[in-house]
Amino acid sequence: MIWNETMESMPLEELRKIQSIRLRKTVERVYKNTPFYRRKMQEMGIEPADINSIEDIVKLPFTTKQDLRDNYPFDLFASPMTEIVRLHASSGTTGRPTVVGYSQKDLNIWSESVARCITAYGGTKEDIYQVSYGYGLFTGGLGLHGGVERVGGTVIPMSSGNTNKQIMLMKDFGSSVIACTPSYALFLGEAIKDMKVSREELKLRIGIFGAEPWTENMRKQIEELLGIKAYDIYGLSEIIGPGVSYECECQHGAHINEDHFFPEILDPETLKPVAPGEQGELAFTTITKEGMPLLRYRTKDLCSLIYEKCDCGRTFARMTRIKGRSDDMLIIRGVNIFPSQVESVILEMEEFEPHYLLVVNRINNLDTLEIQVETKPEFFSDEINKMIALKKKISGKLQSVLGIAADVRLVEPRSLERSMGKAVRVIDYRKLD
Ligand code: DLL
Repeated sequence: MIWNETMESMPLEELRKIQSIRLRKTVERVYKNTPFYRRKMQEMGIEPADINSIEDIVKLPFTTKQDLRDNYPFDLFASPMTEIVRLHASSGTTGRPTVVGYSQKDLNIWSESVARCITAYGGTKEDIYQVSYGYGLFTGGLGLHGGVERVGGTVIPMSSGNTNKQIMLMKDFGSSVIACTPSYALFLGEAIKDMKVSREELKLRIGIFGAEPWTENMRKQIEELLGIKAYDIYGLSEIIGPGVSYECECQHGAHINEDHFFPEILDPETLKPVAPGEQGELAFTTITKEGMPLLRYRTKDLCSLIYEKCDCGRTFARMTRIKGRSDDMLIIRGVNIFPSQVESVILEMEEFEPHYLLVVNRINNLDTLEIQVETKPEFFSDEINKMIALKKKISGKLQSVLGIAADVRLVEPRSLERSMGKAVRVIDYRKLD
């Protein structure tokens, strides 16, 4: 099923024409209303008239998270405050939050974007949707909420946390769709087991998971644990929130709502576009937003784009799973490490739970990497020899994937702190220096 067949399966030639018109309008808008962009464009010696087609996008300036912080709170808005009907913000680990403002039209675009996602997952107006992303400044809760209402389904605005209540209502209200982070889905699955709620008592059939990187293996684990079909949803608050892209039934990459958010993949070093299909940093230009349009926003997310037509009939380009962020990449003893590499090793081994923590430190000028991994109860043993053998097994696999030796610590089942929102996978003490 397709929510907006005309747009989602539009012939590419037509789509490019629409994108060109919309880009030009957006550039005119920010040049006129946003001093930040006017200044940047003037510095580069370009004017709105230089932007005639979507290919001209490469002439435009980039935008970074730092630019949002520097213009805190409202200086990147291209609409007067009287037109802004909603604010969201991401907390950020350091310093000022990044703030985004939406006009009513932006909210409509957002809810349609999420409605397209939900429909692609097979969700309908008959379904009951438990939205367990956080409500509030975070875009997850209200973003999914708007999409469900647009589809005409029944929304339960649960927000995150309070796991027992989540499960009680899931059972009593007959939730058929759950939307939360993939790590919380695993947590919920465990808790459902603990509460001795049987699968037959639940009506769950679809999961809408995103807001953090996850893997194919994790998908399998969640699907088995919850007895559902799990779909990826991607987005970021700066661009709109969840609903920038979504998987279809083919589950081969996530279709980008390209009539609103134009994607590019850049070489993170040179900032030049890479060849089609190559991996690099994802950047988006919003081409319909009014409140806070952004030009070539550098997401820091690493992935590649698939331009071939999909079997589902949609023509929108697909992005592959996020391999990591160019800024959460760890450099340990000169080696580039992604937490997702550790995850892939753990999920391939039956002895471990998909919960882990990387602790990075610097001792006597030498980087250290400790990887804490949770052992499944049936493999956790008092016999020291067994545990040593298990540790050796996983250490060897990790070393061959990461390229460096890590100090592995096998920890007891359920001992790593669970997150109600985005999982914390890395503690890097070196940053505190
Ligand atoms: O996480 C929006 C969202 C809410 C997406 C609910 C999906 C579901 P931010 O807090 O601004 O927005 O964080 C955006 O999270 O740049 C990615 O690094 C990461 N991210 C989001 N979705 C995915 C995903 C929301 N499906 C940042 N896979 C992005 C991998 C994801 N990473």
